[in-house]
This record gives sequence, structure tokens and C-alpha cells, in this order.
Amino acid sequence: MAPSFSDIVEETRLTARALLDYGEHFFNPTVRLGVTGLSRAGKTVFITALIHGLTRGGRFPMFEALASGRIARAHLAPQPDDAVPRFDYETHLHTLIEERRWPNSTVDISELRLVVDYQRRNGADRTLTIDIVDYPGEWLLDLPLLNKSYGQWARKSLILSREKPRAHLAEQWLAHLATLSPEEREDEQATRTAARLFTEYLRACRDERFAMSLLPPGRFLMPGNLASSPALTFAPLDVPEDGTAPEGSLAAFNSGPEALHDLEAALAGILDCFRIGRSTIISTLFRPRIDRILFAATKADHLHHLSHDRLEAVLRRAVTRAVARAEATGADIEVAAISAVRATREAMVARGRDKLPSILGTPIPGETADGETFDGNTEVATFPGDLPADPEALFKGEDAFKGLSGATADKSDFRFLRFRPPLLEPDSSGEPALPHIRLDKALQFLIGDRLQ
Ligand SMILES: Nc1nc2c(ncn2[C@@H]2O[C@H](COP(=O)(O)OP(=O)(O)OP(=O)(O)O)[C@@H](O)[C@H]2O)c(=O)[nH]1
Ligand SMILES: [Mg+2]
Repeated sequence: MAPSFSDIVEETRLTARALLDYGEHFFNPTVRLGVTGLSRAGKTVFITALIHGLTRGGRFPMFEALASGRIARAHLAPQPDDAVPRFDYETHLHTLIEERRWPNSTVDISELRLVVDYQRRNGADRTLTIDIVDYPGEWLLDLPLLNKSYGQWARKSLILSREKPRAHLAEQWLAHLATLSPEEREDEQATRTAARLFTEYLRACRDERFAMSLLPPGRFLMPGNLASSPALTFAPLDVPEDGTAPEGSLAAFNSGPEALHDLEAALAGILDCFRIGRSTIISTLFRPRIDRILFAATKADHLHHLSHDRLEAVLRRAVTRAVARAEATGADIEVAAISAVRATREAMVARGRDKLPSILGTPIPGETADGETFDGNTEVATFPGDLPADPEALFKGEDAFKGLSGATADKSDFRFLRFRPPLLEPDSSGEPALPHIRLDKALQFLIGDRLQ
């Protein structure tokens, strides 16, 4: 059939529109800033501090475009994706500054769009749009699930739950499991109970500080908008790794396609934000890709700056393999010890005849050290200790790092006090800037060249 006149007009309009988008995008590009890390890594704090610094004009000497005055203004704009809630920047900021508390752990994905009006070095006025996504770090635990079958996942979860130290946390769930037979008729109540007990067990593992990176799905712990939905009403059953479930059976119900489908969609969405690789002109314009990766140790304010070099060395050692993989894709890599919201100050504190490089901060109410419990109002000085000169020492042999999971609370290494966000003095502009460590350097690396 010959195209009608209106089709041709429509076609032309669409083409023109595409070209316009192309031109728009070329001169005023959009970057997506993916912030990723396990739960408690500092993603939400980082994003909040970054937005505050850009919109309010933070103290960012190393972030050239801002320091040299080429950024006219940065403001929040409606985000492009209607299906995703907006990142609650205002509440997070209020919590940090007014209440001097850290934001709550994130329970669902959210997104924010930031528009930066700036002047290029050659004088031309331009706009850079930055889209930022925040999500619960626990969801990351689910990435390996994407290429596992229900049988494989159930098998592995069961083996882990029967090992020390998890076995006693799993008792209730395992007792219930013993009453179920995978071939039995499907039974929603039994599955709900299994899912609830399994979730309680996962939560106990997390709270008891056992290595949780082995415990997907994290989506059970941070269900977001899937809370008590059928998508999360499943649990591991004692099934063979590659068996098939009889129709209508409990096993079929648990491994039903709908159960994992939504998890998969959410994860694929996150992964899309983080696709890595060299780009062609077309893919630069139409597909997200990663050309820069910053590996950050996020709470550098827990150490005196004299130790920051060592902290960076430890981080570099820890991410060696990830860096090698990322480098192969052509992305630029940087490793940095930063603090998005600096909660401490530094001082030399006399101990005996020595002067020790110490940090001062207000411990969160309820934190304890040397038998003392803090009330949340008192500032204390602590000497955080030295990291080893050779980072290898933390990874091998006798002195290997025990972390929080491998030892009891008082025996684990480098157990830091958690401090409240800093008390801020309003400056001349009224709204105080947030103190930080190298957040400007991080920004310069991540988006500096987009503002040339
Ligand atoms: N001292 C200090 N503590 C920080 C800093 N950033 C984060 N924290 C601490 O780390 C905790 C976790 O930070 P969040 O930003 O909520 O972590 P997250 O990665 O968003 O965690 P989820 O939402 O659970 O995925 C906070 O509650 C603070 O205790 C920082 O710059 N300095
Ligand atoms: Mg968070």
C-alpha cells in the first residue's frame, strides 16, 4: 500500500525530531552516574553530598569547572523515567544537616536528574544533564542469581544453611523445610511460611554479621515495592539441582517463572545503567556505556590523613581483579579514599610522651568503646591505629584481616566508632557547605572532562 500523505508527514516529523534529539544530545549530553556497592557502602550519602555540592556550590577546589567559575548553576529537574520514584534528596539532606543523622538504609530504587548550566572553556554556553540512580545495595547480592536455575540456587542455599555458623540461625526454617516435600501439591500457605522463615534466617545472618555476600536473594531483605508480593513468596526446597518439578507441585510453585521474573527485570535495569565498554559514535548517543570507573573507599574520615595513602593501597589491592576486567573494556579507572560527608576533624593528641595523629568526632548514641557508652552529644578523640605499610599483610597469613564477620565484636580488626554527621556552622550564604574529603577529586575524575 502506498504511504498516505499523513504517514509521510509523520515520518518526516519523526526524522526531524530524531535529528533534533541527536543535535541536542551532541551539544548538551546526558551522563548517567551509576553508584554501586553493597549495603552500607555509602551510596546514598555520596549522592546526597554530590548533589548538595553541585547545586549549592561546595568547597571543591579540585573540581576545575566549579572552582574556576564556569558553572553558572546546577539545579534539579524532573527525571525522565516515570516508573521510578524520585531520589528523596531533600529528606536525606535534612536528616544529615538538621538532625545530624545518617539517612536510613535504602529500600527501593530511585532516580534524580541534575542539570548543570556551564560555560565551555571556549566560552560557549552548554548544559550537562546528569542522571543518578540509587538502590538498595542488598540487591547486588542477587546478580549471580541471574544465571542460576532454581535447583542450583536451592541446593547451594541449603548447603550453606547447614554449615556453621549459619546452621543455628537456620534452625526454624530448616525444621519447617523438613515438613515439606517438593513433590507435594502446591500450597500457598506452606510456601508463605517457608518464605517468611527463610527471610528471617537471611536477616539474622545479616544482623549477626556473618558473611552475607553468600546469601542471595538480597531482594528478600530489601523487597522494595515487591514486599509480600507473590514474586517473593518462595524459598529453597530440597530438590535436585537439575530435576524438573511435577506440575502443580510445591517445587513448581516455588520455582515458578513469575517468582524470579521481577527480580531479573529489576537487576537487568540496574545492569543496564552499568554497561561497560568502548563506544562507537552511535552507541555513545543512544546507549549507556561506562567510560570511567572510580573505586572509592568511602569513609576515609575514620582515619587520619597520614593513613590515607595506605588506605588507598589496601583498596587498590582489594580491587585488583575488578580493575583488570574493567581495564580490558577500555574504561578509565581511578582508586581513591574519600569521604562524602566528613564526620571528623584531626588533632595531635598527647599520650604519655608521644603525640598521636588522632581524629575527633561525636560517636552515634549507643556506640561503645572501652566499656564506655556514648550519648550522642560528647565529642571524643580516638587514635584509629595504623594500617600496615604493605597491604598484602591484610590479605594473607596470620595477620589477615578478620573484618566483622570472622571474629567476635571485640576481636575483629579495625572496628571503628561510628560518628554522627558533623555539626555545621552556617556560612555567609546561609546554607552551610558539607565538609568532605576528596569528593571534588572524585567529581573531577567522573565528569570533569564533560565540562571542558
Ligand atoms: N564517617 C562517615 N560515615 C559515612 C560516610 N558515608 C557513609 N557513612 C556511613 O555509612 C553508612 C551507610 O551509608 P549509606 O549512604 O546509607 O549507604 P548505602 O550504600 O546507601 O547503603 P544501602 O542503602 O543499605 O544500600 C551511613 O549510615 C554512615 O554510618 C562518610 O562520608 N563518613
Ligand atoms: Mg542507600
